[in-house]
Amino acid sequence: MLRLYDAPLSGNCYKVRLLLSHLERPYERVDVNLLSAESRRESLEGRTPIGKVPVLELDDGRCLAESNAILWYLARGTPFLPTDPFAQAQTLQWMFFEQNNLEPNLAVARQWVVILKEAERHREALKAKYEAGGTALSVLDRHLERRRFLLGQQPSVADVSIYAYTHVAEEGGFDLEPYAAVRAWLTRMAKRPGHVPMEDAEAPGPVRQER
Ligand SMILES: N[C@@H](CCC(=O)N[C@@H](CS)C(=O)NCC(=O)O)C(=O)O
Repeated sequence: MLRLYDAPLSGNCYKVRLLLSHLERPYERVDVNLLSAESRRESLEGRTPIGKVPVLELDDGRCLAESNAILWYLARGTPFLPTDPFAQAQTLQWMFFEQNNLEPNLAVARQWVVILKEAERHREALKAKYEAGGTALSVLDRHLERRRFLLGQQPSVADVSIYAYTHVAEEGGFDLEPYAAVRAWLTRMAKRPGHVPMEDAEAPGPVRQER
């Protein structure tokens, strides 16, 4: 069975849980304690050169890191990855946009504000995150104004990838009110069959362990 080295509050891990749920793939879930460097090292030792979650371990023991690489691997041969080469490249275009423009702003702001509770300490840096993240959200909003999903009528792994941190952006202090198309898309995504919320620890399928 697939095994996911996971952290419940991580959007990068949630992307993988969300896609696994859409694909109805059973998996074992191993919670990695991100607040302890030693426990994280022990859990991930030999499984990833990068030292971060998520990590997906396959049945044969091979391991894959980087959330979007994992999404790509899992989505091959499913409706979440188009077969047309140009549409595949557009999927990658949005997944790179997610890692370059959204995640470093939305995820980091949320980490400072909600997880580490250090908003005051990062006050100046947060302003820069809100500005750069706001620019990225505007790009996304303009794109979604005339589309149901990022590539058109059906959601792809790019939607799953971008949904993860965008739907919790307000936890980090972003205001999604100005981005009507983004908000409508978030609602559409959450209504898809197979959708699971980020903190649904009891979602059907996975077997859970702590490490
Ligand atoms: N680009 C990576 C980022 C992975 C990442 O930053 N993981 C975080 C949790 S969201 C982590 O393991 N942090 C522990 C650390 O940085 O020490 C991905 O998309 O998977």
